[in-house]
Amino acid sequence: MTMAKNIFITIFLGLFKGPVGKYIHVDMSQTWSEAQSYCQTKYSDLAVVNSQKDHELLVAVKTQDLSGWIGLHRDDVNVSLWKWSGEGKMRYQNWAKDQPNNYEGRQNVVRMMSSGKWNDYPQGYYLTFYCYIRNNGFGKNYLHNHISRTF
Ligand SMILES: [Ca+2]
Repeated sequence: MTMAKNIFITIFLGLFKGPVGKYIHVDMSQTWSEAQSYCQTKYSDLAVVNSQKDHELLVAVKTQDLSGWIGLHRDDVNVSLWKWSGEGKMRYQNWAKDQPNNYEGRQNVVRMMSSGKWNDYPQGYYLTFYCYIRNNGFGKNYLHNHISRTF
């Protein structure tokens, strides 16, 4: 493939901002790390939220008490940097008032509160959690294959 085609595809995919996937609430109390392993085994990963649209899809999977782990965590080295499990840097945020506060310096992962707002939290608490199935049906893979064939 020529460089021009690669550049075109990169730009095109950069403009594609669809939902990241389908969300699932798992009604089982686990630590953040246990929840992460569970989601990676059964689905794609702990829930990733990259946009307001993603947030709306996520909160739609439950009718009340939205409390649960999502996939956001602090970087191991730079603790002021937030990352998604299995994905990149935080692009969308939905923190509760006065959060993240890193209370006692031990809050390295993120709990969505019953209101749907985020709070940094200690990873050892047992909470239910949200997984997601990465959107490959009409996401990057679909477009990449489709564009490749077009050329
Ligand atoms: Ca906090």
